[in-house]
Amino acid sequence: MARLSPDDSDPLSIQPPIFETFDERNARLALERVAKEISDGIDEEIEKARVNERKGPKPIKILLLGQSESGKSTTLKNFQLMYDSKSFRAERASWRAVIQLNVVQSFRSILDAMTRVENQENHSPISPQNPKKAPLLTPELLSIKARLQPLTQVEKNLIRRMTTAGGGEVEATPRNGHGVISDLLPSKGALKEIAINSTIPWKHAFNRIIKSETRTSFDSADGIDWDDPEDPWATLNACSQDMIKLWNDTVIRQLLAKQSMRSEDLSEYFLDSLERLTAPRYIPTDDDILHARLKTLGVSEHLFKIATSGSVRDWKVYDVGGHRSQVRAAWAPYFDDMDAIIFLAPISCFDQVLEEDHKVNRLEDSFKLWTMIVSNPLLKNTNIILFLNKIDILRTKLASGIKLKDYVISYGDRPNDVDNTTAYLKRKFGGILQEKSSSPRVYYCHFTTVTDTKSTKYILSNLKDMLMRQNLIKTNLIS
Ligand SMILES: Nc1nc2c(ncn2[C@@H]2O[C@H](COP(=O)(O)OP(=O)(O)OP(=O)(O)O)[C@@H](O)[C@H]2O)c(=O)[nH]1
Ligand SMILES: [Mg+2]
Repeated sequence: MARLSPDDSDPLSIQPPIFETFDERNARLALERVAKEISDGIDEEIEKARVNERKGPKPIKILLLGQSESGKSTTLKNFQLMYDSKSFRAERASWRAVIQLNVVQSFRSILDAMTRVENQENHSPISPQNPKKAPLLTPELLSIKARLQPLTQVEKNLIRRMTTAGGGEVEATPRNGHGVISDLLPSKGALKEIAINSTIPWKHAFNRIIKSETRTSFDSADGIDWDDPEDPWATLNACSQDMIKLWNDTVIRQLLAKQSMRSEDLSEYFLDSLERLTAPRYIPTDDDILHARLKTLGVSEHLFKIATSGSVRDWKVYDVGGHRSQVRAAWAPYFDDMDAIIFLAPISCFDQVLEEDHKVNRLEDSFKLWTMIVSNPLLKNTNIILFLNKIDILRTKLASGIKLKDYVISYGDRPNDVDNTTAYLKRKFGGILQEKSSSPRVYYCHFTTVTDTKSTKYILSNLKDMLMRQNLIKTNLIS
């Protein structure tokens, strides 16, 4: 019979007797094996608990969804500004090249629009009933156009530099514009849009075109090589006055409106700030970075450490590429285990079509995506928060006389103002949620302009409090 040693402090330790039979020996060994398994199991549990304690509680996870150019990456930038401003500002130097490209590409669109008018005028037949009219573009506008030709080279150089520096992570993808339904679609030719593969932190890709090795602080222009002969600032600066004149010319504005070129296609925010953007030592501001356009490819994960009531929690925010070629099957693996989805629907684009399919209205596409998300059974326990975004653009659009009822027939004769149109669209999205939701849900809906940090900060911080509270209830820390 096995005996426990009275001296041994380990109760599971078994001392062999001096004499034992074969059966006794087997029984003792079996008992020792069981005792060891139990002891190992306990050690493993203790180690697991230790690791978990070190890791802290599970991170809170948020997924940003919506069609391309709905404002997902801009919402992520707001998260960065609020909870990781150091890394947001560390990217300042890299955003400079993106903004320069946004500017020259807007001018490419304007110059293309002028060329189309010239071609039309040169080719329209002249007859006694249709006499030759004075050309729309004055000699002065034409000579400005000629002087702005170097911008084409700047565009090419910037794309080449970014794609080379990005080492395969940065791509130049074709851009077709959003056009306008049943209207003359601007033929933008080979306009390319820079896209970043989100599996890497993008600033690392661009670090190779900035002086990262000489960077000393993260909240300044350090990293911008002011003596870099390849930096296009000199050409931009030389073209500055012509660019300003062209953008502010009434004939050009009419021409752009006639060709249905919208502020979204033209980075209007940057065109209104040309004097500042083309200055010799231009450094992007926070607002500039929020307005810069860089298309996302794939899915990227961003970690934030957020402090609330004395403790620090990990938050993971996932940003996805919304372009149809990227999505939407790629989103599904991320549905599992999300605490919340922020769904962005840019309601200003009710008069636009998808860049990737000119037969599909962008608002209609948002309704479809929203239906797909709220009805997905994998998401039945996930909070879904709707951002009806780009309210600033909606306001300008409605004020310019563009009517919602021309694109959303059911809107009927309701007043074409911001209050009524937003309330109507909020009801439409809410109706879909009520009808199609995979589980009973609270309808969280916000009118947003995510390029406005102040209002977005308020919304995101309320959202953070709500999720934190829910998470505590879930983990039974409070009831
Ligand atoms: N005026 C205005 N511009 C906005 C707003 N939200 C986003 N934008 C701009 O719209 C452009 C596209 O925004 P992104 O955040 O890159 O869009 P996205 O959803 O990440 O697009 P993909 O990466 O292609 O899926 C950027 O230039 C933004 O600055 C808004 O509320 N108002
Ligand atoms: Mg994006």
